[in-house]
Amino acid sequence: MNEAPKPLTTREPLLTLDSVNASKQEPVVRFSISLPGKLAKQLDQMTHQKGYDNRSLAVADMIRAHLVEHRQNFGDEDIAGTITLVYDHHKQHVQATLTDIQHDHHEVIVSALHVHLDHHNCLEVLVVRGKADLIKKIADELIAAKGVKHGKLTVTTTGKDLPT
Ligand code: NI
Repeated sequence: MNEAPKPLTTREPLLTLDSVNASKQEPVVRFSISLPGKLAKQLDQMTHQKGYDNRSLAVADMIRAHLVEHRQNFGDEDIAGTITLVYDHHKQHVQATLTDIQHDHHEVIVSALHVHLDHHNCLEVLVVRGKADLIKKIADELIAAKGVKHGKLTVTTTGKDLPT
């Protein structure tokens, strides 16, 4: 296509602001990456299959997803998420145990949804928001409670400091 890429030197900035877009609200940064041909082809296939208008939008979403995943590893990072639990409410103490844990952390659990799936099984979805460490601890405690058949913490972002 174009001329061969110049080797990076310390003087050369890795990322350059696009002067055309710099005047708009969010400056756009352009940089080139090198990928094996087959990988690039599959990226383009996925971009198309998922309905993205272009490769940049698909890659930006992938970066955001990884940032969200990465940040949850920092214990004092504010995160949001859901804890999903399935349990048999006939099992002794399970409901009381889960309720006790939730009341202990009422400042972090901002909402709870309970669905009676059938005669035995309950599905509970808790919306949580707070420090990553604490949320993981609460999720572990709930999921490990005796009588819980399945549980899962899904972490997302509070939306702050994550540009679109
Ligand atoms: Ni129920």
